[in-house]
Amino acid sequence: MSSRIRNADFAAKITTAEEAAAMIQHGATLGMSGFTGAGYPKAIPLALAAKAEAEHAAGRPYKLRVLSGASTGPELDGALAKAEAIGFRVPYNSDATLRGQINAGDVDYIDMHLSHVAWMTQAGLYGKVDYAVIEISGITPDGKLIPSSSVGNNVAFMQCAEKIILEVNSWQSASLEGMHDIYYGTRLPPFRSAIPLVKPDERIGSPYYEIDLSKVVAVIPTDIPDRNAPFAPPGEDAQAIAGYLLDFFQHEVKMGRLPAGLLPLQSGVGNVPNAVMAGLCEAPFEPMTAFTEVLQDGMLDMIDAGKLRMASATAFSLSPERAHDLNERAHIYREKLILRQQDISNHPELVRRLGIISMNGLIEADIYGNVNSTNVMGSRIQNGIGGSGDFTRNAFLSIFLTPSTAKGGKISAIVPMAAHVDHIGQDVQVIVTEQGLADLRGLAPRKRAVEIIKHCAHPAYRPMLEDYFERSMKDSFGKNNPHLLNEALSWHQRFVETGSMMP
Ligand code: 0RQ
Repeated sequence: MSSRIRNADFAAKITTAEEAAAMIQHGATLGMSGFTGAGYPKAIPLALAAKAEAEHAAGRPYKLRVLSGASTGPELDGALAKAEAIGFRVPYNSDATLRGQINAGDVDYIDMHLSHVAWMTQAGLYGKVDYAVIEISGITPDGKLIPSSSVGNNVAFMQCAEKIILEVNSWQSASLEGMHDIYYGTRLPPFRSAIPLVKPDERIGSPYYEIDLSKVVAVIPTDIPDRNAPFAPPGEDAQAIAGYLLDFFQHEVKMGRLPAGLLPLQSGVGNVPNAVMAGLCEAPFEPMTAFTEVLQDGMLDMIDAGKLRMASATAFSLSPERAHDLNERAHIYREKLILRQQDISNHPELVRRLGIISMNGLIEADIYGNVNSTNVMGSRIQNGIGGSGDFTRNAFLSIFLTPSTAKGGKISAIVPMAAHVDHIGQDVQVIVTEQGLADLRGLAPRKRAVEIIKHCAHPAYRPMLEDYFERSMKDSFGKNNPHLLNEALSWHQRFVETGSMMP
């Protein structure tokens, strides 16, 4: 028995990834672990991709329906997409090949709130789940499963699946044991009850997954590393955005609307949120907490600096260097980090109760503060809404951070009308770009437009927005959210036709 598989009944099911893949038939629905580049199965998807290629070469169809936590890594979405083996995908993707297939109309993709996936799976809305394919970091002598670097939807997938395949990954730190908090109290209505968590650092469950051994059909030992993208050092724009935001937090503390340690932080992934974390490392706030979805490099830096007292999330999303570092020091971080399933990390009830400060990126915002997080030019999916909706709608303070332009200035991130809306204006309180910060709280739509154009728009686009807004106030059908319907999406149309929003 290996040091990671310490139970004889599970050890008796050890097999190869190829043998496990051989069981999985064309059309199967798989509930796979993984959230960002952490904790996803690696050996089985690679074997499935090889199988798909062989089947296609023999002239037979082979496509799978893939549910996961969020995005995954190159061995899962990347390899399966390259083998044209994904027909249906839920709920978030950031793999470029799969994105291309989705946008070509070749893959059915449901982009949805990450906290909804578990209960929708339990309610049977994706049909029967044939296999849960789950990475874990070990099996205890009494047959409990030690989760790995993400929890995601694993509880729901293992509960709902007919059969379970486990990848036991010894690359993951053995010291992850004890870091997780797996809650078994969720139910479908009408049997739901309050989730008994009132502080971000509370534990309400068990450190282990407990499953029905009879469902397990294969156990595959692996040692393949998680693969997250490296972070670029914060650029000038990101630093400017972080600067405005930190000043704003200090002002809110002074006004008595935020406590000296702020409120539990949620932060999206990417360059800008990482710059905010770097700023918070230097900022004069009392030790903070995080109740978020993913733990990035910046949050571990904040813990090291003594600025973050603890953090709760569903996954790590670390650069390769930081992932290595975590593996070395997981026994230390274990005291300060809690990984939960994503229907708890992102639960609207908890986000509202804890009074989260949410900080996420966007594709574009319109002059009234409606935010598009997902669809470029209204139709081409970038990634998905991810957890941004779970947090934004229910946050105490909801913030969006973005450079004011994209694609070298050819696109304005502030537009007359958003070509797709993920976050309605009512949910969006603050927008920050490298130009400044618009605090939209307590403002009616026309006043919001003035703030957004003045503080967030790029100077190259500001006069065009002012002109549109002024003419709208004169000629719009209604004057509460003034718009010129024949012009509202003309910037997007111009980009599609000419490659630039600039006339
Ligand atoms: O594309 O790489 O081809 O150049 O979008 O943009 O500026 O690198 O910023 O990585 O923070 O992503 C909204 C996509 C921003 C992200 C979004 C293009 C841009 C580039 C990436 P290229 P940047 P970021 C918790 C919260 C939804 C999910 C979420 C996101 C690429 O933040 O997916 O919030 N959010 N989850 O060029 C055309 C525009 C554009 C644009 C950016 N207006 N038009 N392209 N891009 N703005 C995390 C999870 O849920 C896991």
